Formats: sequence, structure tokens, C-alpha cells
Amino acid sequence: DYTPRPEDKFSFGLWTVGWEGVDVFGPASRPRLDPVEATYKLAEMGAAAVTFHDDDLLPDEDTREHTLDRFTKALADTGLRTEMVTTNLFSPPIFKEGALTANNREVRRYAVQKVLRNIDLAASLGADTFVLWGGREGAEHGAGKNIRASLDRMAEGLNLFCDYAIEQGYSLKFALEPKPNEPRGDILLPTIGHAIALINELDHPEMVGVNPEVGHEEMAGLNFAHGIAQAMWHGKLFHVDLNGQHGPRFDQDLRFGAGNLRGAFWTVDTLLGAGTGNAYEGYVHFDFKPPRAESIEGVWESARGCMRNYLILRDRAQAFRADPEVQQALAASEVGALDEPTLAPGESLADLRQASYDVTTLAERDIAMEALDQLAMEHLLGAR
Ligand code: GLT
Ligand code: MN
Ligand code: MN
Ligand code: MN
Repeated sequence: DYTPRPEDKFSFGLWTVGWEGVDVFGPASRPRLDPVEATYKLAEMGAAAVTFHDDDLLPDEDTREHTLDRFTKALADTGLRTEMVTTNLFSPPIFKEGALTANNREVRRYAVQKVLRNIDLAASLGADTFVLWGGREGAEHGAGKNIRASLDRMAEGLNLFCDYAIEQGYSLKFALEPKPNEPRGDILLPTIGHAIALINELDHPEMVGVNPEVGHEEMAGLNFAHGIAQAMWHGKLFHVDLNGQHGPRFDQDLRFGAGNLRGAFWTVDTLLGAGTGNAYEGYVHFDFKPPRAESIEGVWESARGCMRNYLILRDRAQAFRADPEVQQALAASEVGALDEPTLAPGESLADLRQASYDVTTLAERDIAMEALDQLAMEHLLGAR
């Protein structure tokens, strides 16, 4: 039974089901979806939370208070939470050349103002996480952007936000979302690794983590499961954007499970702790775009597919980890032996240097990983 339930902690960006299909080659193919109606519908489908950009929910000042009232009523009626809030620093034309890292200082100050107002909103709704995706922080030209100065300004902005949250007594944490390109030719903080390196230079690194997206890492040709495993190792996986992508091409934002299916299997396995017990405890957040050719029925089918694919893959990954043959295969591949430090406690480098190693036998050993991987494949394909 792959019915989504609130305890599965599924969460959806209101901009995902709300995408009207506007792309670079054509206008909207679907009518506007009222975000409050979408909230009710997602609750009915088994989601536990929603997330949004300031402008998704509250596009204008005149209707702001009224929409907020309707939205908070929808949350109260359904039991859904707002677990994450983010700011649109990429659509308004003022951000055409960047927001927090625009060359123009007035633009940067306006961007900070927009974020601060939205931090207040996030805190008032009880959100845990505040995401920052720097879609327009980047360049198409060489000399037009001083990258070192951009990093200074990015760090400055993040330091200001952390200080503000501390000052206000908010318990919010921040999460940076990397992406290599699109809409800018090259985006600042293109991968998980770049983002974590910047975080370690901040005034309050403990308040800032990452929100990696499957498709964004795969656009860069990277292994998403490895990326989030490293983020978890650093204690930085504050949030996640699950979706699907077919290798390095434009950002497809397919429903989770579509695209790189094997990658999705290892992603779920990694979130579950890859057999180690160190699981990701946060919301399972989907950031996809129901294909432009679908009508509203297809939009909900796409959202349902994200959740069902996650549940099916969770079931498959758990069956893989519980299979006694897999346990044997893991042992045959010496997977557990990697937990052991290379130098034993109390040993010295001299001990290591004095020992002799059977180079020929070691070179000839069987790593047995094809057998292990075939077991994973058969679990994934439902053949075991
Ligand atoms: C935008 C982007 C996403 C980000 C969102 C957060 S907005 O749709 O493509 O990957 O997660 O700003
Ligand atoms: Mn400070
Ligand atoms: Mn995303
Ligand atoms: Mn994307």
C-alpha cells in the first residue's frame, strides 16, 4: 500500500503544482491555481506540509492580509504546516543582474529588505527552514562580475540574515540551494561542495546548511546520493529538493523517480541512512514541474507520483538492506571494513611502515561489487 500519509512528512512547494507552464518558448498553458486551494488539495492527497516563495502566495500588497488569513485557515483546517519559506530573488526584473550579489548596491539593499520581510513571515508561520536559491546570482560574461566580490556580498547578506534571526529570537535555520546554471549562464555556488565551503566562512556557520536539488547536481554531472551523503557528513543537510532529471541538459524538474531511476533509489537509500541508522530527519520536499502539456488532472497525478515513487523506492531500499543475501554480499565486498581506521588506536606510522603487504594477492582479490549491485538492481526492479 503506497498511500501517502502525514507521517511520511511529504512537503510541496506551492510553486510546483502552481506552475502555469510559462517557459522561454511560450506563455501559460494552464490557468492560475489558487495557492490556498492547492494547500487543501495537497492535504487531501496525504502531504504534511507546504512551502512557498513570498510572491507565490502573496503576489500583491492589496490582497496580502486577506490571502494570509485564508492560508492560515487552510493550515488550521487541514493540519498542514509551513515547514519552509523562501524568497523570490529571481523573477522581478530588478533582479535581472543578481539580487544579493548584483553589481548595483541599491538592488542589493532592496534584496536584503525583501528577504528580511519574508524572514518575519517565515517566523510568524513557525517555519523551520529558510531557503535561499540564488538563481540570478551569476554571470554570462567574464569581466562583468568580480567573483571574489560576489562571494563577499553573498557572505555579507547571509551574515546579516543570521544576525537578524538571532536578534529577533527566531529559531530559523538557513539553507542554500546550489545550481550550476539556468537562468544565468553560470550561477554562483554551483554545487553542494561550493555552498558548504562558503558556509564555513560565515559568522554563524551552524545556522546555515544546504537544500540540494536532485536535478541541479545531475545537471553538473554529479552523483546526488554522494552529494547529500557528504552534506550529511558535515551536518549540513538541512532540507532537500527531490525531483527527476535525465543527465546534463536543461533543468527538467521531472517528478521524483522519473529520469535517473537508479539515482533515485540510492538517494532514498542515503536519506534512510544507507543501512547505518544515520537518517535524514527532515521533510521529504518535492520541487518538480508538472510537464507543460498536462492539464490540471496531470498536475495532481504528477504530485501523487512524486509521493508514490518515494514510498515505493523506500520500500525497495528497505527490502534491499534487510535481505540476508545482501548482508553477505556487503561483507564479501568488505563494505563494513571501511569503518575501521587505517591506523589502529595506539599504533604508530612506524608500525604501518614496518609491516609487509601481500601486494600480489591484494591486487588479485575479488571485490564482488557486481554481485552486490545486481542484488540492488533486482530489488529496485521488483524481481526479489
Ligand atoms: C525555482 C527553482 C527551484 C528553487 C526554488 C526556490 S524556485 O523554482 O527552480 O529549484 O528550489 O527558490
Ligand atoms: Mn553575529
Ligand atoms: Mn529547488
Ligand atoms: Mn530545478
